[in-house]
Amino acid sequence: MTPALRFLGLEGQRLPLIIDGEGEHVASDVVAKALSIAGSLAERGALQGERVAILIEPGSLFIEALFGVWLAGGVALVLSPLHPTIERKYFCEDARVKRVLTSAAYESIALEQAVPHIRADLVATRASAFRPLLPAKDDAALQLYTSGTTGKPKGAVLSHGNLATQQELVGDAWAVTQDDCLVHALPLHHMHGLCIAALTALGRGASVNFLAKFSVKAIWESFARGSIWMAVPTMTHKLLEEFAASDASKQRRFAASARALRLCTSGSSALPVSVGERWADIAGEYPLERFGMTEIGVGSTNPLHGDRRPGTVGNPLPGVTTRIVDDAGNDGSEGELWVAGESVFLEYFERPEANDAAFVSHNGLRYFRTGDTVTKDERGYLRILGRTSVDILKSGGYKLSALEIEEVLREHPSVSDAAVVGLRDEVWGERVVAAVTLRLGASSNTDALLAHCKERLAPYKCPRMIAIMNELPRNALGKVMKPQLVNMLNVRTSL
Ligand code: MCA
Ligand code: AMP
Repeated sequence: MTPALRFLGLEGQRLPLIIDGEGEHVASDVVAKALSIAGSLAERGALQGERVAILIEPGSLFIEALFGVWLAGGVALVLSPLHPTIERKYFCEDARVKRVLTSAAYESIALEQAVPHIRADLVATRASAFRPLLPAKDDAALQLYTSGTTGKPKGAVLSHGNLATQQELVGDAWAVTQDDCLVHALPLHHMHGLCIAALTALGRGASVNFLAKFSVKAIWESFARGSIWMAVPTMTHKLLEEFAASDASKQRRFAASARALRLCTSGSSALPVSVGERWADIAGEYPLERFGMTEIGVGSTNPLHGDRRPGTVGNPLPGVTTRIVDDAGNDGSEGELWVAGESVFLEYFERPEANDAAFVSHNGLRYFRTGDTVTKDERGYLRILGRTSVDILKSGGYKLSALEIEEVLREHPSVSDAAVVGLRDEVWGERVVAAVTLRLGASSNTDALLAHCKERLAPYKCPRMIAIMNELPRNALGKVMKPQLVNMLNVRTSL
């Protein structure tokens, strides 16, 4: 059953579905408002796959807009205020967005989009006057932008069937029910916050408590009325820092509410075992670590009950078929993880070359090459060893393309060349660091280069340090040797 159909099944129910800054929203109201937004979008007929952007803060209105787009036959594209206008414009142009659904809070930034906007909160169509369009399994539902090894971010297109499979598999694996309450502080423009967290909960009629922003204090406090918490490792690290800085009575209160949670999950990047153990000391249980990707949702998970193995991401979900493929293209014990199954996305939007590189047919299955190097233990638990490309970084749980950041640096008139790498970092997983060389006679400083990046890239993509160098370390073919550069920059940052 697609997420849209499950959502309509909540019609008429008075259970609290969403908690946000405005209070509690019962399911029947959320569904009615989604229908009203759908009615307004489809005034002149079904959207037939039109991409509609959503630029709305986390909360009830966001969910109403998302389902409103789906019930009108559209494809949702989530924009974030974290992106500078130039990036949001790129997403809208790439996806040929014609309308942006927005809120009172974000209307002023929606105005910068050069695309007509609709205030979702002001839509007045009567819900009962609209007959929802029920999407088919293979219809596109979501276009999520993800950074890759080729230039600009690509739109990964997920179908309603992909999302339905995810809702089912993840909901079952973690036994999510209507009695759950998910504490939600993840960004909604990515797979983790939008699908793995929010849609999994909503698919079971569980309530979602959307926190306005990531605030360690608010999160510790909100555990008292939650049952599930999903985090990236940086969040766990920051929560532990706050815990350590709190007085004894607060610590007792925080620990009691964390222990009352029935499930804490971790994903998006590797959870350092020491961080997981410190969490377990306080919350009573090691976080359930799982592996996921924008293109596939959750691929593997440690068990809800039973042996959670620190440093691993557990077994593939039922229905997810995996191969571990070595450099020679053979199945091996260590190599690239390939994934097939109903949750694997449809395609990268209008990127035939990227699609050719991403998918491989084998024994009648269509495998997606994850770009992650993995190994498997005797009980089939997967362990992520790293990425197959040095140009893909993970910082704070965000996937970043070194090439995209390098391209932006090269656009600066003083820069002749740039190389971006990730330096290991306890809190962020990797810290983005750039090395640049300047054009002959040009002068610039790191502040100017950083300001240039900030105008063009989301804050989490901007380098934390820029080193101006006389030359970049290159091999005989002139290619920048990134491992050497990492060593050189590690020495510089430790000085
Ligand atoms: C911010 N800062 C950083 C970084 N980001 N420093 C180093 N590296 C970074 N990446 C600095 C800021 O400059 C600022 O410094 C300080 O940290 C606080 O910044 P702020 O923006 O307020 O950070 P935050 O709100 O504390 O954000 C941390 C965060 C956020 C909540 C962990 O990064 C986040 O929401 N990450 C989640 C990403 C995510 O959802 N990924 C899922 C992708 P100063 O104080 O000096 O100014 S989907 C996926 O991966 C798959 C599907 C999967 O498996 O889940
Ligand atoms: P994204 O493209 O943002 O969806 O990021 C997907 C990538 O995040 C995967 O290909 C992995 O490299 C990484 N990832 C997700 N979960 C984990 C995990 N539990 N441990 C290590 N890496 C992870």
